[in-house]
Amino acid sequence: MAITVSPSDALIIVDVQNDFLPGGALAVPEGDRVVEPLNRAAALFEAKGLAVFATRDWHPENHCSFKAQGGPWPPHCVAGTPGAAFAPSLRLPTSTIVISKATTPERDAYSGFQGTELADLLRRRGVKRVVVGGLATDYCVLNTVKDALAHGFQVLLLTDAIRAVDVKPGDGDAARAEMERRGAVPITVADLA
Ligand code: VGL
Ligand code: ZN
Repeated sequence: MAITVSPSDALIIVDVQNDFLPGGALAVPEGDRVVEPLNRAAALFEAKGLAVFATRDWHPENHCSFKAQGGPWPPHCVAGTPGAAFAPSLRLPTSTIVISKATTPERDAYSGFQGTELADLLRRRGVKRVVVGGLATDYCVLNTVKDALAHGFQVLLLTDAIRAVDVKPGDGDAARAEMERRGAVPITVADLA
């Protein structure tokens, strides 16, 4: 299925940060596998002069999602640390717009839209459809896709460029089913032209 991308499309790369890759503080199994397909998608968008957004988890040291504060996760993606940096193998176009989220101690934000300017920035550019991939399928990809649909954007989900934490086995599959039930269209990077 060839899908030609145009200026009404934007690519959203979700949280491809060192702490979510193998060896990181909150490693997503096979998280590194999203990098190569996302590099291909980013290169296509860059070649066509289309918008690329990269979200990042950007927590304070005492973030509420960390176990020491009663949250579910080990400390991860503390702003400015190597773990919070984008994967060095991820080739982001120089024009990439970076969206930092979950930056205050008291609130978590799994969605790139939550507490950020992302929706406004997309609308201002005339974007109608977003192409989404990254980490993790069952948390930040799921919530970013749900919010994109709630804001009225069409969503193409890059199924070869997402991986799940799978705290419970099947969480990733359930997240994917939920995204599709809400209207996200599953594609692979090879479908993009
Ligand atoms: C994420 C767990 C905690 C994600 C962020 O990016 O999916 N998951 N913080
Ligand atoms: Zn987090």
